[in-house]
Amino acid sequence: MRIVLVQPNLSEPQSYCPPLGICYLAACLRANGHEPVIVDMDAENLDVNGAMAVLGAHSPDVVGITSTAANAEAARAMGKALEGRGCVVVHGGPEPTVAPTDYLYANPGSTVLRGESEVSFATFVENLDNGTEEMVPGLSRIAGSSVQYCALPEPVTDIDSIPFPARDLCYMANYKARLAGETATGVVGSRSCPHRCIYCHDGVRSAYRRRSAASVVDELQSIIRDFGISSFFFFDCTLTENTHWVASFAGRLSVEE
Ligand code: B12
Ligand code: SF4
Repeated sequence: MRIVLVQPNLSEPQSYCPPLGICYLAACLRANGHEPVIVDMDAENLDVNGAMAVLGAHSPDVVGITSTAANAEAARAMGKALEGRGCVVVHGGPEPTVAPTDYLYANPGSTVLRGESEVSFATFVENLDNGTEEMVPGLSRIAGSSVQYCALPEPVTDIDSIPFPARDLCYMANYKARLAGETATGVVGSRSCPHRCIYCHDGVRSAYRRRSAASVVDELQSIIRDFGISSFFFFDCTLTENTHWVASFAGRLSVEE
């Protein structure tokens, strides 16, 4: 299957760090033998026409589009542009997770996969490959005059088992994050949040899970080795809340230095 994952452009370009959500999906697809491509419209400064030209060169069977509230309109515009092009369009990410029908009504032929989708997206692609249209966890789609919903996927409990995000599929030189003048990049050491603030996406999305300190340090080392970047932002909701984890991470860092 030819799979392209797209980060739509933002009204104000950011090109801050690679889109880690789709980098994680790409890493899992790769582990299953696929060769996905990432198109970051924000970082590559592409409008819909520009992105369609890039996508055309890959003739994708499946296009996965990530979005937050900030680029929801642009995601739906990409979905519209892809209508009738012979590919399956899948919306996912924080905003489609909470507002799937906004996407399904705008792009009626598309599918929404809600929640953390490393496993469900890989299964969805596998089903397509096998010619079946089975529901997978988190899937929403229009069927006749109604919307079908499948319950959210069970979160992966051992998140150390998820491969490191496929940053190598992004043009790393395009990203502008800096720390004290040094090129920096983002890393995620945990999923969700132990608190449950009802207004917050992270408070309601899934169980709180942490990676081991060893896995996080391994990822930092791989980024230093592969991209020469040695300054990091942690994108966790509550990185320092668990003091035991922080002590174990600091200990591991000092051993590896
Ligand atoms: C880091 C971060 C940023 C960074 C972006 C870094 C970058 N990559 O360029 C900065 C500071 C720039 C930023 C900006 C903004 N952010 Co922000 N950010 C985050 C944060 C803390 C981490 C994102 C991340 O990497 N998560 C880890 C990955 C693995 O999770 P994920 O992206 O959700 O991806 C998983 C699923 O969503 C799904 N998935 C994702 N994409 C796709 C695509 C397909 C096809 C499928 C099937 C599935 C799928 O599978 C992925 C793997 O499990 C999250 C909160 C959080 N903890 O997630 C908020 C969060 C994403 N941000 C949020 C917001 C609101 C914004 C802004 C709009 C703020 C503003 N007012 O300007 C902007 C918009 C930026 C944008 N690109 O759209 C909200 C989004 C809520 C919503 N309903 O859309 C969040 C959830 C925070 C919150 N709790 O409210 N952000
Ligand atoms: S990330 Fe912040 S606002 Fe969201 S649930 Fe956690 S503590 Fe509450």
